[in-house]
Amino acid sequence: MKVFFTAKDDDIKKGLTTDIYFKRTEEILLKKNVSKNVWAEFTASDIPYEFAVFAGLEEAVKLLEGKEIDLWSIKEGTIFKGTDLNGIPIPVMAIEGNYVNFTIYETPILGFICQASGIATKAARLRIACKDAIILSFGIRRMHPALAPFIDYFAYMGGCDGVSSIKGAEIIKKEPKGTMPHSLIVLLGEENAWKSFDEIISQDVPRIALIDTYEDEKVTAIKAAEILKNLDGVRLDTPSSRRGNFAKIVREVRWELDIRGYRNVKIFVSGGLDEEIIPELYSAGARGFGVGTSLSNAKTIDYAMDIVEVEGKPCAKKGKFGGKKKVLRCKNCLELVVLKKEDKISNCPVCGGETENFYFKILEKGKLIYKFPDIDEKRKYVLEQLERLRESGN
Ligand code: PCP
Repeated sequence: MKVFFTAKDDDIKKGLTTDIYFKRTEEILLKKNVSKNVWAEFTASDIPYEFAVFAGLEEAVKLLEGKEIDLWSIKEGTIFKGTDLNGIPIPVMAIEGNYVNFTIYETPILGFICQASGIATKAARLRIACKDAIILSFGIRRMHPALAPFIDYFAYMGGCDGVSSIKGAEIIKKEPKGTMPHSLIVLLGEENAWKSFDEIISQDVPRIALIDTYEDEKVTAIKAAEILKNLDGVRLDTPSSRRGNFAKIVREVRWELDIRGYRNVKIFVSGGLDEEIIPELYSAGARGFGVGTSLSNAKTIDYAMDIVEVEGKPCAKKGKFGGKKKVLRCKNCLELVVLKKEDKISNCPVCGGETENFYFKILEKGKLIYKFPDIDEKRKYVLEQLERLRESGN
C-alpha cells in the first residue's frame, strides 16, 4: 500500500501524473481514428538568468523508451541562452511520431526537464560564485523526501562537489557529505559533541565542528581548534537574527584562527545562502558553502512542448516558430544555431568557425540508440562550459 502523497514510478509510466486534458485529447483522437505524424519541440520561453543548463533528458528518455516515437535532443548538460543569436528559441528536444503515442507524456516530460534544468542551472551559478571553494547541496530538507535523489543528482551535475542525502549520494555513486547538526551539540554540549564525533565517526569523514550554537563564533572556533588536533574545519550557520554582517564574522574568525597557527582549519558557512552573498563570504575567507533551499527550490526553466509540424507541414500556435528545425553548434565558440530544416549547414555566424550537427537521435521507434554519459562525465561537461564562460568573461 502506498503511504505518501507521491506517485510510484509505475503511475508516472502509465501517465497518471499528467493533466486530464491530455488524457481527454488522447481519448478523442483514438475514438476519431486520428493518426497524425507530428514534430513537437521543447523550447524555453523565458530563462530567468543569462544562461540555463539543459538537464533531465535521461529521466525523460526513461519515460518514453518503448513508445512508438523518435526523440532528438541536444546533449544533456549543455549551457544555452534560450534563443540563438537570431532570437530563435533553441529546441532542446524534439519528438517525432504519431501524436497519440505520446499525448499524455507532455506533462511528466516537462516536469523532469523543467525542474532538473532549474536545479542544475542554479548549481552552475553557485559554482561560479563559489570559485574554487567546496559547495555542498544541503537543500533536501525543504522538499518532498521522494525528490531527494532527483534534487541531489542535478545539484551535483550542475557543479556541486557533494550532496547531503544518503539516497542522492547513492545515485551519484559518492559518499554523502555533511558536518554535524545543532541537535548533536544541544544533546551533548559543544566539547563533548566534537570529541564524540571524532571518536565515533569514520576517519574518512572530515572533522568539521559546528561553532555557532551558543557562543561567539570567534571564541568557539578557537576552542574547537584547540580541542580537536585533527580539526579540518569549522562551520558557521549563524542565525540571521545574530548575523549582523556575516562576512565580517567570517573574516574575523579566519584572522583569529590564522594568528594561532590554524591556517589549515577551513571555514564552512551555511544557512540561507544564495549566489549574491557568496562572493563576499569567499573574500572573507569562507572555503566551504552548504547551500540549501536556494538550490533545491531553484526557479524552474519553463520549457513548453509545442507541435510545430503536422504530416510534414509547418503548423505552430502563435508565439511559436513552425516547422522542423536543425540545431548546430560551433566547434570553436560553442554557439548554438537554429536552422530551418531545408537550410544548408553553414559556418558559425558569430566566429566563422566550423559548425556541427548538435541534435542527437536518442530514441528510434522507442529504442534507445544513444549511450548516456555517467553523472561524472555530465558534470565535467557542465564545468568545462562554465570555464569557457569564465574565460570569455560572459
Ligand atoms: C541546515 C544545514 C544548513 C541549512 C540547513 C541549509 O541548517 O545545516 O545550514 O539550508 P538553507 O540554505 O535552506 O538555509 P541548520 O540550521 O544547521 O540545521 P540543524 O539545526 O539541523 O543543524
